[in-house]
Amino acid sequence: QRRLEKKNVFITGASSGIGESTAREFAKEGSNLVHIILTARRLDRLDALKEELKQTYKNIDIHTLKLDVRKKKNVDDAIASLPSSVKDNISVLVNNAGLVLGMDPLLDVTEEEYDTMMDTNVKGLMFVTQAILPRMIEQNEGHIINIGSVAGKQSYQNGSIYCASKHAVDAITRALLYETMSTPVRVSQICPGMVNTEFSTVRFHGDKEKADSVYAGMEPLVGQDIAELITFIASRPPHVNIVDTLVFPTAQADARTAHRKQ
Ligand code: NDP
Ligand code: 8X3
Repeated sequence: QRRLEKKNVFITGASSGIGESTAREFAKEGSNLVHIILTARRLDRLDALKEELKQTYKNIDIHTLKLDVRKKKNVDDAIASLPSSVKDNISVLVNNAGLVLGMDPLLDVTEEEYDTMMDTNVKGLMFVTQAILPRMIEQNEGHIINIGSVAGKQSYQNGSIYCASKHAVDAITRALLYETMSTPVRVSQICPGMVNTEFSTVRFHGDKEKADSVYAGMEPLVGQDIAELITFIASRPPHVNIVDTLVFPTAQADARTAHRKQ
């Protein structure tokens, strides 16, 4: 995958799940030459991942950045704090930070849950894109990979606001295609189905048993499955843009239908 060499890759939500696996995949694919910027709120986890990757890939250049994507000023200040050799040369942005809170009818969704989901999944994605896309246009190179969801294609019962937020990611991805088509910048979206990460534990406010029951009797995707797709999409030749992909475990048929062994 020599196309990924010397690329600077900026990943949001790299402290867990899909984002963490994505960092590992880029480190592997970049064969020591890729520069990776790991961002999330939990800096201790990012630092531990950085140490681990540096042990395995000796010459790798990894930056960790404490970043809460929900506030534009945080995003702008955090990116401004990076060395200019890093922030001015970001080739790949993986807009992955996101979450769901609860699984409740719309009538029971709290204002706080609404704000957290929308601020993270929609506004956060917008703020990070606003900070990085102009630099990509200026350098005549860049690829934004948004992590959407099957929930951005299909709404399901008790998922109204999360589904709304992921439909927004779908809409933003489509709009950006028009806004970047006269530039070399590519915009892609990956829409996973069930991926066994900390996603369900966060959804159910730390109830691990409830989270595990989501994946009972079937084999879900894991973060690496999505990470491999991300590095594949990012390593196509510059004239090829894989715009959208819907990825399910083999035992899943739609957002809420999966075959479970008895
Ligand atoms: P995880 O909970 O394992 O990871 C979520 C990541 O998002 C963490 O690194 C977390 O880091 C980060 N994050 C959450 N809030 C913020 C914030 N305010 N600012 C910055 N980072 C934040 O879940 P996944 O890996 O599964 O989720 C990654 C993406 O994949 C999300 O967008 C999710 O919607 C999407 N997705 C997940 C699916 C699944 O079944 N797991 C299916 C379809 C899509 P920290 O808490 O340290 O800030
Ligand atoms: C995450 C998968 O099914 O909870 O986007 O919407 S689901």
